[in-house]
Amino acid sequence: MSTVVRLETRGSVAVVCVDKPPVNALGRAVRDGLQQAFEQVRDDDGIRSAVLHCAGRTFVAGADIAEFDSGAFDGQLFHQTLDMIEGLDKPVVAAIHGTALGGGLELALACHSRVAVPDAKVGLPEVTLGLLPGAAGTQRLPRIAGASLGLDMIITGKPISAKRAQEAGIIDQVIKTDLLEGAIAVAENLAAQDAPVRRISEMQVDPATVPASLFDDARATLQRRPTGNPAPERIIQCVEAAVKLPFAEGVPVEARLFRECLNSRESAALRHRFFAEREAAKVPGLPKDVQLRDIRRVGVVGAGTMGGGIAMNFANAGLPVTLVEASQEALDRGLAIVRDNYDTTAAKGRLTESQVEERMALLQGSLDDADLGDCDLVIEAVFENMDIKRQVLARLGKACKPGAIIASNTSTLDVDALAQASGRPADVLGMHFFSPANVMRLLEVVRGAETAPEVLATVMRLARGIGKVPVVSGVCYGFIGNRMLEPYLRETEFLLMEGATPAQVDGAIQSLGLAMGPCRMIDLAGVDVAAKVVQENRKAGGLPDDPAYRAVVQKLMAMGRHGQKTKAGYYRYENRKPVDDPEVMQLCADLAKEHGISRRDDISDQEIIERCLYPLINEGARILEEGISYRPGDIDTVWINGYGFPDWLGGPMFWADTVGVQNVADRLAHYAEHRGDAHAYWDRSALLERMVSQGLRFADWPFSDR
Ligand code: 3H9
Repeated sequence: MSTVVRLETRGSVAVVCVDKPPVNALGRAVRDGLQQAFEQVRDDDGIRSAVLHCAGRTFVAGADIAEFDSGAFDGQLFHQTLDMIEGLDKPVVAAIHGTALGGGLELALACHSRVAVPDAKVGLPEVTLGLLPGAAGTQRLPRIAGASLGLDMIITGKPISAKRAQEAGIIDQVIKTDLLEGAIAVAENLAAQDAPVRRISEMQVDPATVPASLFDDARATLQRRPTGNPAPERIIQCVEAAVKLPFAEGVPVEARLFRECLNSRESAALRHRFFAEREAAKVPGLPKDVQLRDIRRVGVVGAGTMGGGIAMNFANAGLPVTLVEASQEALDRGLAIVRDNYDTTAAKGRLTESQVEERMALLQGSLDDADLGDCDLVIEAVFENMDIKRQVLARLGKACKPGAIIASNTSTLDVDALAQASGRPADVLGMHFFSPANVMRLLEVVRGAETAPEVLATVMRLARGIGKVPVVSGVCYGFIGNRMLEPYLRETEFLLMEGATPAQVDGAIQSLGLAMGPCRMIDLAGVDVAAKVVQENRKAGGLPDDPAYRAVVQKLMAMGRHGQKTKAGYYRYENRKPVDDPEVMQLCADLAKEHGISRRDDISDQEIIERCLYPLINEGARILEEGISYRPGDIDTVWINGYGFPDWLGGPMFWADTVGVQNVADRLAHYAEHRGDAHAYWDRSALLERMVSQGLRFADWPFSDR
């Protein structure tokens, strides 16, 4: 008898319950349990109908994703179980609460009827893992919901509400009272009718309901927005098969294309991303019973673009926010920008007017630190300057009540120094939001030397609660992301001085799949902002003794070329379109001459990729070696969610395994030899050296003696 799938009888109804926390995933034990339970339903003459439901917080959330890597997944057998369930003459009702996702929805679609609670959701999110539904979901969903909705749900992976699913025929009934009792009543009713059960596999998609250009349009959209994800193009083929072929012929098409996706490197990368994001929220060494602090009101100091965006995160989650500024004018301007952001969202139909008002009402402006006295968490988001931030932290140390958490939104500065300035370092940590703070999912949580465990744990929990992906970083210049950005930008600038154009550098990086090359990225973020970061770093003694280091950004800033906002930076902007500018090329040539850098005309895309990204990986290895980051997956999570690194490459450390750690190390040595290494730019980190000598991959982390 299965320990994770129970069968009880209620009169003539078999109640089959899947009970496999946390999300009832379809691992081996659940699949076997389902097979056994429904064999009993089939063979027991006293059973006239069945209900399938789940214990815990959700209906089945899909296949057990970990099995795809371990090789324990057996799709063939699961198909047979679904066919057996659907083939029964006794009606089977799926009772859905929480989310029926992926294989979970496919299981429900093999049942003869589906009922759900009002807040349930159903979806086929396999595409987010570089997969397509592999248990006949691509064949059954279009048959019941129509080809247009079926294709849309599978290709976007976005779940839909129970209400919408009922309108589409996916769910037969929404049950507002007790779900199990309601489902049992439906099952008894169906059995009493003594009519043949309804099998989705026996239905056909009515060709008249399929828009003539449905599949061409879908392919055209893919072409306009190319992605390395192998699934979308194959999903179109599967849904096309569902429309054109009988079920028995469509299923093998799906099975073949599913296997292609499953075996792809890109799907492995996306699966890595799934687990890495969840793992990142776990902090090693924190006591399990750590008492979290209550966060009921949040304070934000500084109502600039960053502060306003940060405040919106909390208002969106229903938490009241006190927003403090130095002058009424700055406060009014900040609140006006926040309202503007909300109005724009409302104009797109994603918020109602009353929701906008509710959120604005949660924001209380103030010019007085004393108003922060009832806040449980206060985040400073003032200008990125050590002296200014120190003063603010000192003020907050006094203004905040005992037990309140104080956070700095610094992107590069020493959080330990800021913590000392507050006079209460145990209450202090860094919360590095990414711009635009109300949109970007990444949050680097910077753990200071004296940050109290419960302070860290509270902020990690809160971050998940407001929809962020939190990653812990230790204290160092730039934390994880911006520290790794530094060698990337360094090489970008050397390449420009050697003769590459911004379009060439960006083109090479974007050809790999990154959302934006380095020149476009800085033009967007602000050349002035980037140049000031370099200046601050120089002041703090963090830069090499190399006058050519990041010389281009300094020069551009001095010329007033501050990026997109001044219509000129690394590029000139014509109607917001970046074009290479001869003035920049000349400037780079002049700098090369000034610093004795040889000009070349043979810089290849491969060289650009290696020179920009391999030192970045090397820096990532250093970050691991120093304990700044706990795991390679944390670094990948930072780069995917904060810097536009393609998720289907898995992040820089996963990608390093793909191109080979040995190869990365060899090419670093190659550039050290060919470019010279006076400033140790190409020195390989000790960790990388060790990995090479022991044949280790980042995927092998943690290494045995750690
Ligand atoms: C598929 O079904 C293919 C089929 O077509 C093939 C034929 C069968 N597997 O996200 P949370 C773990 S592909 C294994 O923090 P939430 C997760 O790692 C699958 N583990 O909670 C975490 O573990 P831990 C299609 C899974 O409440 C814990 O559960 N399905 C799976 O914020 C809690 O997760 C999907 O893509 C899984 N399928 O969100 C759905 N799901 O505690 C993927 C979760 O050790 N899952 N875990 O860190 C989700 O979207 C969310 O987890 C869900 C809950 C919405 C369910």
